[in-house]
Amino acid sequence: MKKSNSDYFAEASQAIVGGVNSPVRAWKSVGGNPVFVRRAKGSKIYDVSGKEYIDYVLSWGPMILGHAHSKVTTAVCNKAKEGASFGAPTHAETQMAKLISEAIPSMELLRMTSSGTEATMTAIRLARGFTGRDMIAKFDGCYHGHADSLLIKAGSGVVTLGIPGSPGIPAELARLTLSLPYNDIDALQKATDRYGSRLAAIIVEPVAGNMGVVPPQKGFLEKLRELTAKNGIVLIFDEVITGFRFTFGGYQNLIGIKPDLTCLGKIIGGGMPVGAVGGKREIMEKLAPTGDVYQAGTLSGNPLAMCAGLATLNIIKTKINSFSALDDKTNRLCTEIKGLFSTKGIAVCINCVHSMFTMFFQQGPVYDLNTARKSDTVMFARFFHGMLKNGIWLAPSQFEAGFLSFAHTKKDIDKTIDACSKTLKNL
Ligand code: KE4
Repeated sequence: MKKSNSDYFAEASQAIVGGVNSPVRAWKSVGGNPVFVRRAKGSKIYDVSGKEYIDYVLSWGPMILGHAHSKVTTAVCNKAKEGASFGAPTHAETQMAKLISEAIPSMELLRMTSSGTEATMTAIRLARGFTGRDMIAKFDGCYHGHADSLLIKAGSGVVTLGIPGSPGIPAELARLTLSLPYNDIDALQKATDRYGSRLAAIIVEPVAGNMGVVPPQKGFLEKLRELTAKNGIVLIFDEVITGFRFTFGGYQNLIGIKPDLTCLGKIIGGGMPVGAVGGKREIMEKLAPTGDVYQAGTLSGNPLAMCAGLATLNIIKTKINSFSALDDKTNRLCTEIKGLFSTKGIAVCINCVHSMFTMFFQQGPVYDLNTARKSDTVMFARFFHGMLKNGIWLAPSQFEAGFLSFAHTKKDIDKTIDACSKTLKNL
């Protein structure tokens, strides 16, 4: 007899914590059992029963080319025949580092990792080693992976699951992390006035995606760059989501702000496990083996991941002039959905930045974690399930970002708008 989704989940829950290998996949905040996926292609994803959905999660951002892009799949399959991992340098890693530096000039020297968490964890340790200082600062609702020092007032699954701050992090360590309200220039000024000489780094998502999408307000990132430079604080842009999402490069390319270090992940791996940290040569050279700040990884720069990443970035490089069409598709989707909600008289605030968006179930505006938290998560959950029933797969949390890919067609957008109209009828 064919196994149902519930069968898959029950079986998984016996062997894996909560049946999932990452908490946001458990659908805790929207209720119900997570749907198990069999395969995906382009903008579509298929569950174990074969049902098709238009995918706006895209593996939480990486699949900007769409799922199973033929050139990426072929490259990985061919590479796999030559061996999966050697634990020795390969030329593909050099090609990857050079391509990323070409796209993001502030990343003069790089280190590849196997996840975004490792990239940000390395950046923090590097900043502490380079400056000799212990304190760091981040922003409420930003999520930089699950390294101890960064799980303070974090976004993504931490805010989704309402975890006050993860147990297991020593108070002595948590005390070294300041968390400030995002977009609050006064709070930033006060913090650097008071702690400027003790802060090793300030890390920021230049466009926040982990409290839902929250763009930087005018002057926020400029002030951050000014105050970190003035106080000798290492400015880290966490571009794990935004890297190669808006252009062949980082968000930093679009706004002309050069951080000292940048963290990447997601898209640069083309769906394979990858992260990267890179920046000013004088800082990066502090990393072992040229320096004494230690960091390592068995599968860092893994040949298959490099192959998937290189194939993906080289395709993105040919699409520089297609990003405006991708943004237009996203804008149209958000505008039409906003119109449907207005007609229905349901409050929704949609933050849309290029090809990432979040529908906050509230009047808005949403410009930081406190305002994001005013959203009606019960209504969000009902909308989520209604859209799922109508063949649209959204992020299973009010505090996450939705994404479009180059594979999403006009027809997909039309179908999504139609699904939204049907869903609102029953909301
Ligand atoms: P990973 O360790 O999950 O590869 O990257 C951590 C990370 C770092 N920085 C930013 C801005 C991120 O968004 C992330 C990871 N994002 C979450 C979802 N918003 C990944 C999904 C998950 O946790 O399962």
